[in-house]
Amino acid sequence: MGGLISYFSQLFGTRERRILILGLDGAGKTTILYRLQVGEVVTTIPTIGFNVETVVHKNLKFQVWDLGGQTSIRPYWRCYYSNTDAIIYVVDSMDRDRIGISKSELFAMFEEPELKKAVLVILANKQDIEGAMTVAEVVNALGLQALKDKKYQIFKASAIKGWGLDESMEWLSNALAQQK
Ligand SMILES: Nc1nc2c(ncn2[C@@H]2O[C@H](COP(=O)(O)OP(=O)(O)OP(=O)(O)O)[C@@H](O)[C@H]2O)c(=O)[nH]1
Ligand SMILES: [Mg+2]
Repeated sequence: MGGLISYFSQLFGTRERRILILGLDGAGKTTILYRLQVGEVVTTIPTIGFNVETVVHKNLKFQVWDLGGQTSIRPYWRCYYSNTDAIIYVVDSMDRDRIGISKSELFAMFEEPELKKAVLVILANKQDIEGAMTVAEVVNALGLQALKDKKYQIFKASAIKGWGLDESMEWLSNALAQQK
């Protein structure tokens, strides 16, 4: 009986899922983490190292790691890849100059065998700013059409306004439930 209960609880998601929030510096990762956790906009400073918090969405518990995105810190992302269930990849939709770098980092990530099975959510963040790239522009600039074998979804988001976060967590929860 106990075995059965634990089987079902795993199936329906009481196992804590490991999620990494990645993306270039200034994309809004830390703002998103705390918006997800406490539902508020916090004042951030650039992350050197990481923040880790437990986020509960419906009956799913996520251990969410937010890593610093500065150029010198990005090589350390790979130290966190093992056992990762999902990646939330945050893009600053105002940062046209560096969208190419963001694309390279995204594709480099999925070269890593440890992340082959990880589900991918892309947040086109900062949509509250006038002149931000649209989701279609971000899809093109990141070359997402090339991500053929990957389970992913992109959302229009604003960490400041709270746009897109519920929808993306909902999609992620469903995607992870199916993955088991
Ligand atoms: N207008 C607007 N500003 C945002 C949004 N999300 C984050 N910001 C701002 O962008 C700046 C950087 O946000 P952070 O969350 O610290 O960025 P980060 O990705 O954690 O950066 P690193 O820790 O350096 O990797 C802060 O001033 C945030 O308030 C958004 O959706 N809209
Ligand atoms: Mg940060």
